[in-house]
Amino acid sequence: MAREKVLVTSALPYANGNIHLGHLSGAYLPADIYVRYKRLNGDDVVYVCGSDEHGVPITVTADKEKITPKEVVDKFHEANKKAFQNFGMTFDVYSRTSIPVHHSTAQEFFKCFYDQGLLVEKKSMQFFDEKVNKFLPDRYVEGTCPKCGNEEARSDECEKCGSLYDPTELKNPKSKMTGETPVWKETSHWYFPLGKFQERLEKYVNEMDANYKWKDNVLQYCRGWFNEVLKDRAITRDLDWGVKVPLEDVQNKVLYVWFEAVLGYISAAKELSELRGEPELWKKYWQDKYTKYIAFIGKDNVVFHTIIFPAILMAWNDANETKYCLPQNVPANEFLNFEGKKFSKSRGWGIDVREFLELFPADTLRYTLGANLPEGKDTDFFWKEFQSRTNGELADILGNFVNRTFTFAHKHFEGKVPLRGTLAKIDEDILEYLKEVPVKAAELIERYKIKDAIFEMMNLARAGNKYFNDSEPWKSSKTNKEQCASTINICLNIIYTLAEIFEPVIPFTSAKIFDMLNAKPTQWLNSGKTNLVEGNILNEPQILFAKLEDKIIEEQINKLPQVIDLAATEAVEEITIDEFKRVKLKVGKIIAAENVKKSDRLLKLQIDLGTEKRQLVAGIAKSYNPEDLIGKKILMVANLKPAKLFGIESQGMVLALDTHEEGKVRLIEIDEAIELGKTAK
Ligand code: B3M
Ligand code: ZN
Repeated sequence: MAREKVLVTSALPYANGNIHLGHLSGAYLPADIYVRYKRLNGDDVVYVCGSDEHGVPITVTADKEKITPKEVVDKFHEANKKAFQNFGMTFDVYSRTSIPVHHSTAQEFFKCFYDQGLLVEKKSMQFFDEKVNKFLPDRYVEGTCPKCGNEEARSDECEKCGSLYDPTELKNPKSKMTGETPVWKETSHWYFPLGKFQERLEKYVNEMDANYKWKDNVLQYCRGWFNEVLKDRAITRDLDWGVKVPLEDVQNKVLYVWFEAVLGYISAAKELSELRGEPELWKKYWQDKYTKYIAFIGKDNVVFHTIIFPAILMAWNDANETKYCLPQNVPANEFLNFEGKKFSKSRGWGIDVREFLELFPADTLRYTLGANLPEGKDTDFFWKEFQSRTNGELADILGNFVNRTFTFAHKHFEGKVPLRGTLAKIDEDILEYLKEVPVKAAELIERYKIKDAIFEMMNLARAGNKYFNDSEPWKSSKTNKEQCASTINICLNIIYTLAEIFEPVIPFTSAKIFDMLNAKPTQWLNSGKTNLVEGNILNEPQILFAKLEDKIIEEQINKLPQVIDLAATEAVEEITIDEFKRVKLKVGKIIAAENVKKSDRLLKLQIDLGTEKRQLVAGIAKSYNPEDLIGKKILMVANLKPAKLFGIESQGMVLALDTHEEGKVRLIEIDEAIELGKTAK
């Protein structure tokens, strides 16, 4: 097969928080597996990513933490870069949008559109917070979604139902800076006329799908968009943090973060060129019509990559000699949830990559996430599943096969690859299967069915174990040494192929296996063949995967907060009245409260129920000071099985409601006149 020139990008994560497992499953792990596979395949690949450092998400974090936006992005850029590295991501460059070459690139696009007269300048009314004398863009305003009634909708976008609307349609708006109801004030902005590109965009999506088969979920999002008339989109904002609008008489305006962030893929490639000392390198990928450009993202970013970014590139290409390539495929993933709920940093729900890798090896995480990627629908990370995949698959199947084969070769064949003699049917069969697996896995990866590819890989290890068992080398070593040698030779060649095809998924383990085999990786195309040199001296086997004990996993599960998340229970199945009656809700009074050491979320509470006292650990430290709680009458679940949190026993649970403020809850307070110990009916 001819070598392909491949440009791969993963969504640029905002540098305002740590990367968590959900991010990895969405846009990073699948891309890295794809890229590693392509490289093994001999394709010419460039893989770029970097931090998205502008926009309201960054300034909101800065305001919250009372530091500057620059301090926010500096901190998280470095932290995320490191976390990705430890996870084994192989970006060719991990760039950032605050670098000069990005600012100039984004400004160049804006100027090009402006000079052509493509942009429409419009005066509009914008939310304005009179208390702080500032315009309030995007996420600084929250209200009720005009389409679905979600009360935490953003000013122009609802995360719950996915609709985009004009901020004037938002109901009951509130400023996130001050909580005040904002006023409307006139401002002027430049708009990108998306509608002008509608027909071409539809044609582009249809053509790409026809030639390269786009994922159904992605097509659905696109078609949803095309069902409506695409409107002009404002590409400037009244903010001071970001890429300045490159017009002389304009101050205090920056380019809209989504307009410039997608161009970050281009500036990242430019930075790579600089780093490699090859100024033309980026053009070789970005400006070659034969480039296969694949953009990996999560489902919340689809419109920006299948409609807005392509439109920006089309507009550039219309006006310039140099032409950029458009995404050939956008294999967006759905979301990964954590133990049944959405990841939420403020609620302490989930785990970030840095924390995870302090406790467990990267490959166990890569494998677990990879085997359960949200390719077609949302999936979950469960600690128990992590344990069973690590123990039952990585250790018991792959690790065991490698270990028993090596141990046998060292014991019976002086630690060398034994000679293969005449083959029996069982040998022929497994060799045939061995050849098929890399071909099948490659086909699946090319179609972004990475989860299925991983399943095929582990099946090869399964088949290896079965072949070992059925061949009974421990018997043939006494009765037929030649046959025994063939068996072990074949097992070692299976291991060689496993090391090759598993490299994109569990690269650290693959490297260990190559080291044990004392052999080098070959190209994908050669894997599945029996390449090991007979007589080759093997190294000592190492244990590839340590088993995870129940204790370690339970510790992680017990760390999770135990606050009732009423929002998450909205859609659960119905229960009978009898089932509900089993829950004993009682009125209690908080008589003591203190912070739990080493936790910024938990408080230890002493509750008086009238006839008895209880100790609770509640995840409300972000919402209440301990001293303000004393004397409050609350409602608690009195018959919840006791649990330990941070080593402290919790004998029940207080009831609290979600508030509009991220991460904050409000206790359900009970009227002073109600007696302690009363049960709810
Ligand atoms: N930073 C949104 C996100 O992290 C945004 C992606 C930009 S891709 C150019 O989900
Ligand atoms: Zn909605």
